[in-house]
Amino acid sequence: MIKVSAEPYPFTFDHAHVALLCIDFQRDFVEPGGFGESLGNDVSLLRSTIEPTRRVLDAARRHGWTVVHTREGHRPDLSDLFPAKRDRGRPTLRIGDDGPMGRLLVRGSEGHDIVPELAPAPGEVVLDKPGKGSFYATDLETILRARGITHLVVTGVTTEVCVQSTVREANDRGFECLVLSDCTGSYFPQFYESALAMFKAQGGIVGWVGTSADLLNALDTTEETTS
Ligand code: TIU
Repeated sequence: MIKVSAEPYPFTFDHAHVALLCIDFQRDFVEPGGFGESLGNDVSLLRSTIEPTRRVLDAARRHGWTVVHTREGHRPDLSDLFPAKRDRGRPTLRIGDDGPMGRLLVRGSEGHDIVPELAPAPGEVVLDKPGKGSFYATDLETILRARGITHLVVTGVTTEVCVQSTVREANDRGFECLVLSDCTGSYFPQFYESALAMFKAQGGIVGWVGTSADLLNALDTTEETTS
């Protein structure tokens, strides 16, 4: 068993039953000219999440974990896009409109791609989702259950939107979630802090919060003591 120092208390799991979730590390959220910026956000606030997530991804690959990359986006004909989502916020550019990285949040466009640093490797699960939560209208639960996954290490953007929705969905389905604080980011520092505080409050009502260093230390320590 791996025991990671975390809040509100250590998170334990084994390699066979854990998956790494990389939520929506898409150019549309992290790079200028994408959907995130079209909503009026400073996307540079998310860049610091990439390096630590890269280290965690490397470790997950070394240990043979299931790795799941999610992408928020829509079919090119927008048949899976509710008007409520398209029109909310009355942005100047809407989902499906042409931007500098192609059509905003549309599958197949440049902006919809995962940033190159965190690009999926062959054999990893890439899951397209039309909503904020990764379980809504996807086969994620089936994929995880088929592999006997019970524990999720969660990274991604943004903390209080797609990450929070996903962790809450996962928690209600009985998955144990560790969110890595330096591997998630928000356009709103106060929402980032609040979302992480909410996860771990009340004895971990939604899950655990730790850091990439906590996780990597635990993996290194376990490797040393078992080799
Ligand atoms: N706007 C915002 O903060 N996030 C999203 O729209 N999607 C995700 O969080 N991926």
